Amino acid sequence: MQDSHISNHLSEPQKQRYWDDGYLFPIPAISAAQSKAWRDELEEIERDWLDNGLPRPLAVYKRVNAHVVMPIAHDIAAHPAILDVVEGVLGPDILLYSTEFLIKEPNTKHMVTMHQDLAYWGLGEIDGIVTAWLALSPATRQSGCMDFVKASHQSPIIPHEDSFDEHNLLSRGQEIKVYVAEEDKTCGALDTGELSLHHGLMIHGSGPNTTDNRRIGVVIRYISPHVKKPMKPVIMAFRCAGTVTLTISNSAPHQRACFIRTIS
Ligand SMILES: O=C(O)CCC(=O)C(=O)O
Repeated sequence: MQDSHISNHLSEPQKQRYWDDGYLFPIPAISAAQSKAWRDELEEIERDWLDNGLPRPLAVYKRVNAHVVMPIAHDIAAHPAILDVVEGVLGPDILLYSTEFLIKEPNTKHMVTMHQDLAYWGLGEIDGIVTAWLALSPATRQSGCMDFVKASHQSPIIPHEDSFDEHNLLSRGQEIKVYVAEEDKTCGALDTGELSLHHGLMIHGSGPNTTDNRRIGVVIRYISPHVKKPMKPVIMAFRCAGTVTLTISNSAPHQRACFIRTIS
């Protein structure tokens, strides 16, 4: 389901702020009605898919390539109001790399340690990837919104270590091996229907949800067709907008990403 779409392109000053700071927020993108409809649909899936014989638990699909399994995730990631925003960073040719629902239940200790996404994606230090984080419920300091370290995307990949903390929402509890002072964190609070963007080298994380409401984030990673992947395995990405030449190569030392399906 898509609501009416008014062009949502970033202004030149907004683009400049993204490249200067490494993040941009809040960006109003999705209407209250559409956000509620998506939240309702997600929560219906959470109720109805629990027991329907999926090969793996629903929680896995919510976190790993949700857009391949859950039509709602695809609908959100391909929504023109979000793609307009992403175009301001990547240009008109946009591939969808991954989608996940990152949910913190009320009054839980789940958090995300400070990290750089590109530290463990095997894509090198690139500009051609951007994360759009859509709030389907208020993301506040109290509910565990993201914290960003302004301009940290200008550093290279910094060493990380795995903490395997049971409360960490990252698979291995990846954490940057530098201390980040509280005063260096910018609180990326978002209202329902608002987006933030962040660069793949941005140092970011988030605290626990101490409120009585769910914190529901849809984390969508978009990639430019120009991105090359320096090592195996090949990645898969789906065309969302613009033109993409299909290039599949498993053997070249600097292979292009492997693009397998057209979304629109
Ligand atoms: O949702 C969160 O709290 C963290 C999300 C995150 O780490 C990311 O989008 O890369």
